[in-house]
Amino acid sequence: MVNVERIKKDIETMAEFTSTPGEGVTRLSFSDDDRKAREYIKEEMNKAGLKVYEDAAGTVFGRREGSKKRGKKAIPIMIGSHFDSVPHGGAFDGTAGVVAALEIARVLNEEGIVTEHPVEFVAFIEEEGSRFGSGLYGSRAIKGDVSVEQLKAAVDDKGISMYEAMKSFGLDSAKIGEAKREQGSIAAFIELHIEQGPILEHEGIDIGIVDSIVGISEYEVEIIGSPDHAGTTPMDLRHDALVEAADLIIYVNELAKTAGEGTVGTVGKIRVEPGAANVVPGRVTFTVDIRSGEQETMDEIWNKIREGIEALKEKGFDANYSNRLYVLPVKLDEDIKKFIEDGTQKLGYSYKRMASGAGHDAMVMASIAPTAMVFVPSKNGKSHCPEEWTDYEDLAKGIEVVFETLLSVDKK
Ligand code: HGY
Ligand code: MN
Ligand code: MN
Repeated sequence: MVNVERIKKDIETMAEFTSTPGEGVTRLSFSDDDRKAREYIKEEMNKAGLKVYEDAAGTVFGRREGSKKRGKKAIPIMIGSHFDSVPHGGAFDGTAGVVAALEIARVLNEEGIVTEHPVEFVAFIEEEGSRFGSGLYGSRAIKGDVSVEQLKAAVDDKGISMYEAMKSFGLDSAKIGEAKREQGSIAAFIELHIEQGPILEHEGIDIGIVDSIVGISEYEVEIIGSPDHAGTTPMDLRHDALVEAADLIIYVNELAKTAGEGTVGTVGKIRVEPGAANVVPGRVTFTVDIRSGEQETMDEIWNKIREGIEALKEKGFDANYSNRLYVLPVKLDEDIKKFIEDGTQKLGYSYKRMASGAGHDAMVMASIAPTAMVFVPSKNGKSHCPEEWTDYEDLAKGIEVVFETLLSVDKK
């Protein structure tokens, strides 16, 4: 069955592919660390006898043929997650789901199981959006939602577009449209992921069965005031872009708190220009990330923030904003959730149904295939930081549950 030593080695090996060794995992798409990680994934897929390929977005697939070559069982069941990270992130976010895929491929071989459906084990690119802004690129490309124009408009902090970065990485970014999979061409998508919150650990529960994933709307806001001498410019004659940004940042926080029901609002990235202690900030750019289980709550909050931004123009500022990501709240597939529940009971593990406050490729895949997620506990609920941790025995339990779920979905 699932081999804890093997998954430990996978996680520890993948954690070495980081540009910030000793300070968490930083693995940005189409970087050297990406290349080392994808080579490792491909090597393990090859060892497991999978047919390895990349789609036009650079997402890595390992395909294992099934016994059925025609009819509705000839379409693949997909299992996996993403292998990029946030800056100074942890070793388990995304990678745990990719390791689950590798381990399930190995166990199918060891148990001599031939599924009826083909199975595609997948490692998505750029789910976090850490390098190019908005995320979920791998799954959105499969949905057919990523265009060449978007790739050219998505630019990293060095001014390199995703389009160029993919080309220099060896991918033909002009063909991004070829990554699209038709509706009905995937039998199911199952993603194992760490919970990234405190609930499972706090309640001593082994498995989370994800009912729904919050919607995410993400914006970039730019406020343009006037850079001035910090010593000679009287306070009433300033157009200090950072002071106005600060008011809006507090406003994001207040609106999310007032909305309640698990709604969250975050300003996680800010750039102040020219960025000198003795210059009144002339330009500030910051991100706004709003999440809610209800679309109208998400939209309401943004509309209020947008009004606040527009009001700055009456005060002599200029302001711009652009949407970077907009994904609706999604409910996951009831049938597969039931299979997960059956598998968990068969294995004798405890479980609870829960919502996901984090976004995942599953929220995009759910629009093109029956989709479900399995959570495993996060130590102290920490994630998106070097302290992120999941005990290997807990991860192994989650992988066993996904394995059982795969067999049930395959027989359905
Ligand atoms: O932002 C998220 O929720 C995910 O980690 N990309
Ligand atoms: Mn993440
Ligand atoms: Mn993730």
